Amino acid sequence: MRDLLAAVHALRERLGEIPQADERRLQDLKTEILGRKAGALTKILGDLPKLQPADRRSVGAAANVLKRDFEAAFAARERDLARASRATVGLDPTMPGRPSWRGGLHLVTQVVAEICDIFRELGFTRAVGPEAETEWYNFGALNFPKDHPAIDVQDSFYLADGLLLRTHTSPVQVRTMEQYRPPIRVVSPGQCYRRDPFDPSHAPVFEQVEGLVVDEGVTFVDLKATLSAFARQFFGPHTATRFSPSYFPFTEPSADMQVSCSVCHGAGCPTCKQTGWMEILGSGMVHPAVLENCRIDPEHYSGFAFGMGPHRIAMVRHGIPDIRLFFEGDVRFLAQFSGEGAP
Ligand code: 2NM
Repeated sequence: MRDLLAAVHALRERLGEIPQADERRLQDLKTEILGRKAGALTKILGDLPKLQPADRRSVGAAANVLKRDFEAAFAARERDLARASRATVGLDPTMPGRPSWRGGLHLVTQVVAEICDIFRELGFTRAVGPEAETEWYNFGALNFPKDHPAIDVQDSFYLADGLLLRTHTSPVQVRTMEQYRPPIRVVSPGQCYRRDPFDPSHAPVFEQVEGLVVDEGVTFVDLKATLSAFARQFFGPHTATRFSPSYFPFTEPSADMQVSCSVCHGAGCPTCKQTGWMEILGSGMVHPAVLENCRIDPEHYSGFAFGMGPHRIAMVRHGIPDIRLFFEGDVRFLAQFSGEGAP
């Protein structure tokens, strides 16, 4: 009985800790003293039945008064803490939240979409096809000679069963010519693969957009007019174009197209290597052998085709010096083109 009374008095001393307690300490104190299992006061109350009835009454009365005092002290401290936290300097709950960064499309994705949109305005539809191709669709149908270096395992990624990762999207054009009769106007965007070193101007995986027009009476004039119109839409109305002779197995004649430098407008800069011109695509009149391979009569129909690399086009447009920047996923680089600002 003496022990329990002493315990009640000792516990009363601890009331003084409550007005100093922070939120965490307050929770701990509540558990220590009033906790349902191991609270010090709870234990005292639990031991009361062991006392003689007279002692039980006096110790019980003291313990119950102490319990009320603790409860009142805890409640008062909780009220004070709540009031203090509402008064925290500068907190204005009516302020709008900070916008979170939502990310955006990769620059190359945007450029591919923009190229396809321009050609859609010119009457082209979009075609896609498999990334794992047969040698026939990737090379044979496209008039590559059997000993062409691109066919070598050194230059292309071969898979099992004579398949390879397509090295361009031309197989999509071949499949389109097989499946549809002229007039044909399609663009084929997609990923391509070559065993190239990963250096400032090459990547082993890259995007390509190719285009194809086949109809009666299609000439090189249609090619020049279509591709020049594209260049002016993409780079701006004052963009000049020029064509120079080139070679591809699947076109004859073939031509590369250059545009006046969109960075320096012809004055000379590192992007155009001081020439004032930047090469942006290859093109040509579809080789009669390719039309024949697709069961289109070259005596009756003719066509032109072209291919461009959206990575290179994005580099040329923005003066980006190294293709590897597109693959590193560094948001400080990418956010410059996402229209969202940096995160
Ligand atoms: C290029 C350049 C020139 C091309 C040719 C064909 C097809 F299938 F019709 F023969 N598709 N794409 C072509 C022509 C691609 O890329 C630089």
